[in-house]
Amino acid sequence: MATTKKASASTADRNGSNGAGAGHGKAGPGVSKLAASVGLTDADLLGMYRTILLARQVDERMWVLNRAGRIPFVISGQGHEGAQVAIAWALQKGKDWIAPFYRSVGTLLTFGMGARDLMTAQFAKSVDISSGGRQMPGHYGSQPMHLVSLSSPVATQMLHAVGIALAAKIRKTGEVAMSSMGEGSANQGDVHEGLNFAGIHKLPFILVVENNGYAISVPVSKQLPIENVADRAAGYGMPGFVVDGADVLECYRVAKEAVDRARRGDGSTFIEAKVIRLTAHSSDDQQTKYRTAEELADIANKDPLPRFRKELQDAGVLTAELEARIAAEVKADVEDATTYAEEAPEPDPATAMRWVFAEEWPGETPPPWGFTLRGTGGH
Ligand SMILES: Cc1ncc(C[n+]2csc(CCOP(=O)(O)OP(=O)(O)O)c2C)c(N)n1
Ligand SMILES: [Mg+2]
Repeated sequence: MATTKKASASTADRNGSNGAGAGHGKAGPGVSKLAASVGLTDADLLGMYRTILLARQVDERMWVLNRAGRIPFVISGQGHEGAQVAIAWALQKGKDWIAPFYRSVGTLLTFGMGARDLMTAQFAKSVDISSGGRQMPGHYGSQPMHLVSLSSPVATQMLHAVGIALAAKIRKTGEVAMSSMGEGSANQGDVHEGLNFAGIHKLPFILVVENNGYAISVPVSKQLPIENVADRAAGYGMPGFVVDGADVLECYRVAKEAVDRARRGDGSTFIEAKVIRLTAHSSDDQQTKYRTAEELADIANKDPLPRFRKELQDAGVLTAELEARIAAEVKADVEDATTYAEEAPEPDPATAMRWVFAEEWPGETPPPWGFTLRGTGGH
């Protein structure tokens, strides 16, 4: 059942620019009633399920590798994947842009990364597509996939995404930019500046706040004086929606509406997905120090993965045979990524300075730091 609440009445609503639906397709071969209800096909629903499962299992594998001392640091998407995959599904791969955050495993997998791409970054190997093993673990990014390299200072990605949305509007490319972050990060000044700017200029921008109730160990009651971060949308003249992050198709529906609104030129949307954080903040903290056993038992009941699985089973989309096949594929994918990453060569220390400064300069005046880097690895 849809539980989405309209967070706030905004100028955009009053102007009547809100309200595109996700589109209701017709049920038929390859399109169940459930898929038709959100304008998708059964192949889409199965693709979403597979991606959520892969996000969960690759993440779980990272924890095992961390505890075995093989990778240094994990920051997890577990519990967020349903919302992440569903929301990114509404954007167009290779056209739109996403500036995600460190928990965005599901977002990255939906937008073109594979398990190998995540795992080689965790192992900091030379073949890591994000940075060739130079970045901190979890700092994924890919220019060809339009995934803006993420970084740990929280909320900085907001301004990058708003800037991309501004460029898209000026160039009339029809691209949409989305940024995601946690509810704690949403209190940073960058977010106010970005939303205000996006609201004024009606930019094709979507902010997704994945509210998991904690900023490390700080509960949401000590982060926000209001119940919903998205209630702030009204102050920026854009619609805001609060959606149950375990309701995958509702997340998709709301995101699709936001993408359609942005593409039509009707401006930005603020989406808050209430999610759960199934793990500690990272592999470096112990959540039992600040979360009770009852709370941890309770959140397991709000896990998006079994809920979506059951929804697809009940709709006849996920048969027992398909479920077994997808499970086997995902398991093989995680095994392959682990072995591939472990066996991949380490980065060559002689190239440590590569990609720190530009190696080729398109203009006529070279930059002051000179060009002695190529092939030598040093200044
Ligand atoms: C600018 C900045 N301040 C503080 C930190 C330290 N820090 C890292 S994660 C985090 C909590 C973020 O919480 P939230 O935005 O709710 O995201 P979550 O980790 O819960 O998904 C903090 C304070 C940081 N990385 N960057
Ligand atoms: Mg949080």
